[in-house]
Amino acid sequence: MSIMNTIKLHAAEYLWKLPKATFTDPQAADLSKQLVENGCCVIENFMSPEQVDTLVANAERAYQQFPDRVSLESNGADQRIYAVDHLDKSFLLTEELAVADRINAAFDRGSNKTWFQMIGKITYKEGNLGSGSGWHRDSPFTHQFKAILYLTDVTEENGPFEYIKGTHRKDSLKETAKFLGIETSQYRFSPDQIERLEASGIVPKRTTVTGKKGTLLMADVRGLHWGKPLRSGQRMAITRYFFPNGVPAHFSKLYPQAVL
Ligand SMILES: O=C(O)CCC(=O)C(=O)O
Repeated sequence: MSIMNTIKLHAAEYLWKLPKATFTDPQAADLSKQLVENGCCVIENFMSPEQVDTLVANAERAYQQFPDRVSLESNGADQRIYAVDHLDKSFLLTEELAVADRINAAFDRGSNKTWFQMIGKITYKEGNLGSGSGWHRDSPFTHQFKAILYLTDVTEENGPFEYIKGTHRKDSLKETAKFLGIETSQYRFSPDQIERLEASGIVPKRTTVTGKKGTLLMADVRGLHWGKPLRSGQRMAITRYFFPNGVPAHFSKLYPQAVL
């Protein structure tokens, strides 16, 4: 591991180990514990089907209204509108996602809570890479928090989020890099690399988050994850991106609308 990567990893670990906020509310306390321990947690039936249907209708309207804001990803299968809440206030979801905000405040020690919403509609086509275009870590160094709300029922077929528990931890990150013979700064992984990691027991088997529309999942996306490539159908979801220190430059360069 290069000296620079060692320093970055240790700095992230120092921040991560600072005391976190605690919750008196048992649900938030449990979610926060799962997030720290496993890197991922799920709330089923988080939003009612009626509320989800309204969001889907609003999303379809946004795709019609703002075609120039649609980013095509995953070989053209994924239509994303980053910072859709900057275009249409019905996507702010301030009250609806308050629990994610509170958990993020503990996760990031209450630091600057910049966030925005991304609406993603990914449809099966041959060669789709899934949502997020393959296995990755959002950040190889800093811990990073994201909340994903499914707006369609999600099965094994239509691109569930998959996460490898524990891989958000420093020791796992180092072991993974050592096993694969790569730098800790590498943040994209091939399916074959992930399969080798799982087969060797260096990491546990992936967790597949299937669920009804209205399911909310929250993850430390420093851990290994992807949206599984679709075998059929379509998946729509809203993702809240949280940025502890403002929207990073590489992101705002690609998506200037993400900065208000
Ligand atoms: O939507 C998902 O299931 C994961 C997306 C993802 O990992 C990303 O966009 O970075």
